[in-house]
Amino acid sequence: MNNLEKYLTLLNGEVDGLLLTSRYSRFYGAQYDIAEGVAIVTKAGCRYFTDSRYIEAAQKGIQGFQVLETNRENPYNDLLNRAIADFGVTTLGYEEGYLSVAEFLDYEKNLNAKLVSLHSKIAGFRAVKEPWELDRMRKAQEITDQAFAEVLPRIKAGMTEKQVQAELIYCLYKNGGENLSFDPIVVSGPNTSLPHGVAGDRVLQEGDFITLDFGVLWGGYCSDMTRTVALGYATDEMKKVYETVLAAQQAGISATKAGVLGRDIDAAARAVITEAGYGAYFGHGYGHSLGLEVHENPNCNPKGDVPMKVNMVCSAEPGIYLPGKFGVRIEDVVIFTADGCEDITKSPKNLIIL
Ligand SMILES: [Mn+2]
Repeated sequence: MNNLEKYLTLLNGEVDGLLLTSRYSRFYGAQYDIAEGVAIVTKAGCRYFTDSRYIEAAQKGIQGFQVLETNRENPYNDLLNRAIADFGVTTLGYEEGYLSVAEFLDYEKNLNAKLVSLHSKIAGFRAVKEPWELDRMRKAQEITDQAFAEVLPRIKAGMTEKQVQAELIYCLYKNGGENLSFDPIVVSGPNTSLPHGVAGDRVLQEGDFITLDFGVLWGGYCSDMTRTVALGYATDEMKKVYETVLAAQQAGISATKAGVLGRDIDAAARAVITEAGYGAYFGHGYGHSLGLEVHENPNCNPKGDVPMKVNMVCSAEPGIYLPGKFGVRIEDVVIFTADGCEDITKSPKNLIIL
């Protein structure tokens, strides 16, 4: 079943059309990325609307939809209402998770169909990846691993976090990244206790931990990885915390296979950190799904009550963060298989001392 056919399975009585407004669902349904547009999916036909900036690319690249141009004479709502009339639509499932209140109110007032919130079902198809999607994620991760290898020799005492961030971004693009999955996190020394700290003007010095959390898009799909490295030397406490995080990640990965609940994978990793006495310093969840977005559902965190399925993708990223001292996070991305998982992050995980 292609992605558009998956969407069509939602048209079974509750709604007879889908209003695709987010870039993600339009990308997913059309298997082609257009920055701005709106699409409508019905059993009687599918139409994709975009403006003059994108129309040529859209008409060449989009499959399964009739592609029409919006302009001053043909605003989106008119085009949508024409499709609603042509295809006999009475109820439209929409993505409440991606619309602003203003956008929703505009659709609600102007479209000639009843709107039904359907975000989780529309987005839900993305959780289990097709083989071609997994290939793109492996490629995105390969670029990310290569960038990590290339940025390490560039990191020197005396540089600022921002300068390291700039080098990292350069390496990500140079190796084929099409975009950044998110602003890379580069934190050093005591800033490494901030799980999502922002790169700043702090100057790197010997004895620092440096945490790098970064990823790229390739073919529209995200990678995401984190490594913590030491500069010059690491104290015994730093080594102990590092080895604890690594053991926790390995415990999580060992517990990872289809059929397991996300919370049980989180618990396997968390137990290692708790046993070492650092349970209070691992605040976030063990992992999140990713794909077109860097954070997707389902999660492998203490609330994760969904049995994970073959070809779901999840990050494996335990951490320990000691306020005012330092923190460590190690993150890989794994693909669920029937009897385990494939770790697509290939960078080394032993403590690297630069
Ligand atoms: Mn992550």
